[in-house]
Amino acid sequence: PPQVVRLAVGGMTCAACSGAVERALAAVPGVARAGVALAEGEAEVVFDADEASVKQLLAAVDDIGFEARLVS
Ligand code: 9UX
Repeated sequence: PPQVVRLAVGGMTCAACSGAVERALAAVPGVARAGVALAEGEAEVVFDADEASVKQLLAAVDDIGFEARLVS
């Protein structure tokens, strides 16, 4: 089933940062859509909960050097 989560992403200071976070999230298998709002420091991710987990999303952001935590 599709699940939508919002993540708080720390450490993004420019549009290249938010683009990198977006790509990292989109590359996680099972992610259907990933959007990052640079000014808000937030990401919204739509994913198939059978294929991906919140833990994997957070890890994908962490792996490229930003900090993420679940907001909702
Ligand atoms: Mo954004 Mo550039 O933090 O290294 S400033 S990608």
